[in-house]
Amino acid sequence: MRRREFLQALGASAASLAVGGIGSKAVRAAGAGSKPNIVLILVDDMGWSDVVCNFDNRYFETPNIDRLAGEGMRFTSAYAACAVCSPTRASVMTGRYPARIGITDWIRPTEATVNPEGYEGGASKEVLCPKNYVFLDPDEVTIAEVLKPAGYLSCHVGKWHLGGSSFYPPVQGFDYNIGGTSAGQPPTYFDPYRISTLANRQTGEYLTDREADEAVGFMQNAVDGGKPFFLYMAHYAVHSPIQAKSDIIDKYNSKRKPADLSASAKYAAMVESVDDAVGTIVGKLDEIGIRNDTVVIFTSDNGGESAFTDNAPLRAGKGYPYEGGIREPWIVRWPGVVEAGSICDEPVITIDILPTICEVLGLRLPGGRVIDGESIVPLLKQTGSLRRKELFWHFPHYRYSQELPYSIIRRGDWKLIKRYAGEKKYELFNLQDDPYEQNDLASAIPGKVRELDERLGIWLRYTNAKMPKKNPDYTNKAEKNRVRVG
Ligand SMILES: [Ca+2]
Repeated sequence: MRRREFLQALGASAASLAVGGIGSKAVRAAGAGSKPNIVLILVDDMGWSDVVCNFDNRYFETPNIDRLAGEGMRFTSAYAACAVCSPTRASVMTGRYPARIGITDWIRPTEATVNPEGYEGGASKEVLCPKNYVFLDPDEVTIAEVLKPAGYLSCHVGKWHLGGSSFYPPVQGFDYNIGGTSAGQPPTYFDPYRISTLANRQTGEYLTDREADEAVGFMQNAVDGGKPFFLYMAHYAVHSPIQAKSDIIDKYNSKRKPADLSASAKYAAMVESVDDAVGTIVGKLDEIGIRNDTVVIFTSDNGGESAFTDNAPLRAGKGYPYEGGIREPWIVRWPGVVEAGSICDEPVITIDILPTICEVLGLRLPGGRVIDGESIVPLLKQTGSLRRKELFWHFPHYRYSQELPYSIIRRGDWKLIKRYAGEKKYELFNLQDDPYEQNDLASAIPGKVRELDERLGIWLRYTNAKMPKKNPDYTNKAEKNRVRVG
């Protein structure tokens, strides 16, 4: 495996370098600036069906996000690299799969400075689970670190969730950190915020508005200073606590809600505030005249939390291996390069963001490591498709009483979910025929299960993924018969 891994890694980086070179020429030929600004908006817990341009639930309103889609390319099969927060955030920053980084579950707030090894679990668990890493290793190379030598000013606004105070954004190349801490959610959405990296300003101010205000202030300063910039706008919303501005809640309370929609007026109001923030940030690009010199990427870190929103028609939500847990809104606006109103059905995933930014800027990928993602510039320019044939996910943990440890492979239209505990090990779906995963074909097509499981096994070894293992002390046989919610 070691030699094969080495060859694969070599192949990947050689190919990436070639693509980077071609990309930089192509960018200039397309007339874009050689150093376009990058605005990356990562909403927290926003599901694929939370935005109207993906799915109109006849209740939510997202006019600014919809307009952004109309001015750029909307991806219909875009994925987060994990169904929960921190692993996806690590993948966004590094272009690497969470399994390779060692962050495969959300990080519980801690000031620990050593990543734990070994296993955890008790007699009630059928398998012991590898301990999750608790911070993004400073040796990982982030987008901000890639951009720094090119003269970029980088700012993180909002939720970080990649480790304690020794591992905040400035350790990973960001010039500014406004609001990022070890926490996965704010204590409150209203000033006074009680966020150590965000000064209180005006009692009652709403956090999403404040984030947008900080973002436009940063962009103005960067432009005034003559610097290209990278804005990582990582909204705390629409994660719990579900708190919104009262006037917007009132609006949704007085609006007719479809009987089959489970989302609340408060949640709809949180979504609208995020949409307002998108309008503020995109509007600022127009105001300071940098719209055509700025690439805007919009996505989220995992599916909608089913307790608060309705991921229908997709199956299940945050934390689950079904599409509702991992399929995301994804929009890229790049004036002069991306055709306005275009739609792309090819699967893309959050590990692609770093390689894409590298190609847009004509920069080399971080050296000395495998970058799992692939630049989606050929899709953006509609000049070709991606080389990779498969996507993978690895969640070797129990998620409360909801879900068992699992991995996923998607190859073409086929999707295999493999669980490491419970009696049913495999679920097989054809996403072309069955996008809502209602028809499990695992027992009908065992050959396809074997084929995909073998590919998954190769990838797990290639990434050196930490695996669950049999628990010799397991006593609670009831768990085997547990009914899953998803
Ligand atoms: Ca999240």
